[in-house]
Amino acid sequence: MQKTILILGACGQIGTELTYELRNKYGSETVVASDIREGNDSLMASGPFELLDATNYEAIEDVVMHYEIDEVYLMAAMLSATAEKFPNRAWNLNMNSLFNVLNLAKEKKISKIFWPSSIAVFGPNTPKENTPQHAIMEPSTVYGISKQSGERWCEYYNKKYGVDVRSVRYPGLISWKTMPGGGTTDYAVEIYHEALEKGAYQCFLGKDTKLPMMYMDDAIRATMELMESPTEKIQVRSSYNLGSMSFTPQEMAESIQRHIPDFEITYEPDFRQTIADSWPSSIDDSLARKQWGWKPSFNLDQTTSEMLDNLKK
Ligand code: AKB
Repeated sequence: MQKTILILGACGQIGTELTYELRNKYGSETVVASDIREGNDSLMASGPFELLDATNYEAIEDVVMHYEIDEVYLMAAMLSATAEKFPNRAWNLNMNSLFNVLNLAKEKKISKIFWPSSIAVFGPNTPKENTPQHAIMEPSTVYGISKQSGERWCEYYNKKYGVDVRSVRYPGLISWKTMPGGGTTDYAVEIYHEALEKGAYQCFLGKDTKLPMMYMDDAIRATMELMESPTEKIQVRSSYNLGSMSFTPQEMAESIQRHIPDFEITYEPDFRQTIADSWPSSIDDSLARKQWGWKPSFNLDQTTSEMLDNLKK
């Protein structure tokens, strides 16, 4: 029987591309997109859409019942930089939305959940290079605290109530279809837009700030492969480390200069530098590779080519 899917936060950076890919794979009518606001024209035209607040349990339950939803992808969240400005709102959105879907699964109204965690679960006391799956965490941002707590709740609901919840710790994500909003890794998308528009970019992180990053196509494929894996392979029910590439703003600028030789970058670090400094530089994702076959395919120069080609169009 065909499964039906609900995406909460479908109009954001990940949600938009996930909606397109899930619709490509399972058919437009079986994937219900939802968000608190409407998305771009092509997303709105691509299949069913509901205006939905992810913190409203009854509203989600109504949609789940109406469409007979099996799986929920919870992509609604407040990201790291914005969350530092609005800690209560961030906690409320990031935690209550998660409890809503976990409780729907506990009550057997849905059968599977995808929930994104982040490299932000790690903190200043975590080993920075090749950060292991299991390490000291101690996140120092509101967003990181919410993601780490979320991971604990996911594992708890799985062990205690048998909820089939799956998760990855996304690194910074680079995409051309939708802009990110409110993250610390957003520079890695803004830089391509400004390279094409102005030939220059002022970066809000310092030139040597190395962070784990991933091209969106890899992130969407990881998400879908994790969700399609047989249950017995998914042994981590908090969240999997997910790696691809790591680079600094300077290395990214050099990659762009191979296409736009006159591109100039300057550095003016702001409050986001402290957040970035508390995160890993690179990630050990060997458990994801071993247990469900994760393998990234885009490196920095391939990402740069894809980004510049598509944004030019
Ligand atoms: C952010 O910068 O807040 C996000 C993340 C790494 O989770 N992109």
